[in-house]
Amino acid sequence: MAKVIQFRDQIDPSWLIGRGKAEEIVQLAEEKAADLVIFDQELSPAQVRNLERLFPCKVIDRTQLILDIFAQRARTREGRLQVELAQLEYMLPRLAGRGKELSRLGGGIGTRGPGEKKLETDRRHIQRQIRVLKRELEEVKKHRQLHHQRRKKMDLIQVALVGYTNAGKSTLLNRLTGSEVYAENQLFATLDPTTRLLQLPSGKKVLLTDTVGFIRNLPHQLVAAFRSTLEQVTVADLLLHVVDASHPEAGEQMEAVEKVLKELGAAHLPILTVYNKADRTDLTPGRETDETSIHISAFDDQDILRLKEKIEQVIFHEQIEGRAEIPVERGEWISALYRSAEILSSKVTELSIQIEFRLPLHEFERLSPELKRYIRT
Ligand SMILES: Nc1nc2c(ncn2[C@@H]2O[C@H](COP(=O)(O)OP(=O)(O)OP(=O)(O)O)[C@@H](O)[C@H]2O)c(=O)[nH]1
Ligand SMILES: [Mg+2]
Repeated sequence: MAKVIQFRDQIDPSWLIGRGKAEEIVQLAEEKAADLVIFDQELSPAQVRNLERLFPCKVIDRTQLILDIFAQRARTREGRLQVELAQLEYMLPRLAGRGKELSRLGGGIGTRGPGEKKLETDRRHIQRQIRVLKRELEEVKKHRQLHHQRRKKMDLIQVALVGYTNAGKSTLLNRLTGSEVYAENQLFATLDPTTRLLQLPSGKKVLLTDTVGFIRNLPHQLVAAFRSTLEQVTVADLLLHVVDASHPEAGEQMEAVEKVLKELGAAHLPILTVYNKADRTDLTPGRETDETSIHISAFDDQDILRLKEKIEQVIFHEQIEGRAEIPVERGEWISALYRSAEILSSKVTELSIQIEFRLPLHEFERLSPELKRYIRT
């Protein structure tokens, strides 16, 4: 394997990198008898075409690499549908070039080459497939919402594991719930949310959900395609943000995760930061400096127990503070808040009442969804 970096003020519209640099890489690829050249950037359809003509081997960009990995990893029906959709959407604008090349194979002046005709059929075929996939996804999504409503009826608190890819989320899901979920030292090991019952030290049960690993600059096709998978995160009552504390770029990875959470509209949810892989750092488990984080190694039984206790504490004992502005005609909401929360202050205006309150997370969870929409924590 070889790695080449070029610093440029401006990208070259036809090659991305400079022409000279491209030729340098061609030579290197020939020397190494490379099978594949990967650009850690998104390439335009024209750039891929130009580079492919120049290079002795296949050329792909970052998006295609991520799509390929995702395609290999997707396990549930929803995951597979989403990856397929993203792949087709990526392919569509990139069909054109090949068509032109094929059209040279036949057809005289003024006639449309078989390549071009094929191109159009291909394109229509793909567009049709995209529509079918989107419809199927809608169905799967409806199903998932039903599941979610059923869970809510079971009155279970939902906890979601989020974090940068390879942080240790799936390992933690296994270790916390004693189940076998695919975890491996590979990027994007998990593509589908997996939910398990987690029993806390007191015997209380909550639901724990694993999610897709977040990454910086997620290709836009995937942002759209995976939004619905990640939407699971927004219905959680508590997020466990798992961080690979031993990673040299842990800080940047945390920021990337926070950015995605904000985009998903999940930034307001209560978060417990889990600094993982303490066995590979000089973090001392048990010596946390703040209430909202914990240092652990997923491989340590003692740490797993401490994490369970911490989750229990956050959900059932720690109080969260919120503020709501409730229209005066919603008397039932006002009395619901007065019943379950400790009221810190209240101010009545002509049309609404502003209430600042404090209550444990598991009580908060019980408030009606309509009321919750008026609450900021
Ligand atoms: N040393 C050490 N390795 C860990 C720890 N926790 C997890 N790992 C390893 O880190 C790698 C990634 O773990 P996963 O659980 O697959 O990570 P993930 O966050 O689910 O990754 P994605 O599904 O790709 O988002 C695996 O090789 C784990 O064995 C830990 O506490 N210490
Ligand atoms: Mg995983």
